Amino acid sequence: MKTAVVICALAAVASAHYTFPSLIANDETTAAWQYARQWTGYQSNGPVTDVSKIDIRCNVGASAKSAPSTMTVAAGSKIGFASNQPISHVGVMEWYMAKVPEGHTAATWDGSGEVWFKIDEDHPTFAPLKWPSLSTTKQYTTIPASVPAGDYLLRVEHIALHSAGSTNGAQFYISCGQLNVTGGGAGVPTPLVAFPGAYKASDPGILINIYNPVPKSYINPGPAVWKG
Ligand SMILES: *[C@@H]1O[C@H](CO)[C@@H](O)[C@H](O)[C@H]1NC(C)=O
Ligand SMILES: [Cu+2]
Repeated sequence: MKTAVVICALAAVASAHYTFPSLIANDETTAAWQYARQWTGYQSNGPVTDVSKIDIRCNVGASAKSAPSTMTVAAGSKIGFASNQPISHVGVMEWYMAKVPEGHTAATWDGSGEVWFKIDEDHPTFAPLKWPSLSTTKQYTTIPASVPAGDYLLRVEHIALHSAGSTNGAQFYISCGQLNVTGGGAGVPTPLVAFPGAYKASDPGILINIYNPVPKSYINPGPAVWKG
């Protein structure tokens, strides 16, 4: 553990880490941990590094936890997360949703099973290698217009890649928000993946040395983005 922390601190622009406590919906940045599930240890800000454990779903302890509130948002609307401080590591942002099954609500469901579809991901640019989310404090995506109305979990992740050259070196900064999506359509989101299950430690976008040689391409981990 100590070794990982030292490597992380050396490679970091800032020494502290970022969390995603605040949903941005209806153009408002909401209170920290009001709509996002506050995970165990959020104050220490340590990343998830083992993609085979349940912590990869919604962060440590958060699959079994509820946020105080569920946000009502229209399908097709802009939504986001505000990080508690600027994103201080290079890496990619990815966004997933999962529809809450009958008999559960966004507050009570644990997000288990092959239920998650990717709605968005960003990509670096090359020569020089640049990562669009670096130093940002607000990150946005759009709820697909054709998702069926209902309760959802929204999963955001930033995958920090500065120490990803060794196995379990990539760092996953994750939050799950609770949504009630209104409007919507009859879309059938696909492909569906499970967390854990969607990623392998050896995926080329997870086990990657971004320094030597500097990559000329990057393959985001996880499924293709559902095009709605
Ligand atoms: C979702 O929002 C709609 C519109 O405000 C409301 O009628 C419905 O009861 C909400 N559903 C849940 C599960 O909260
Ligand atoms: Cu760090």
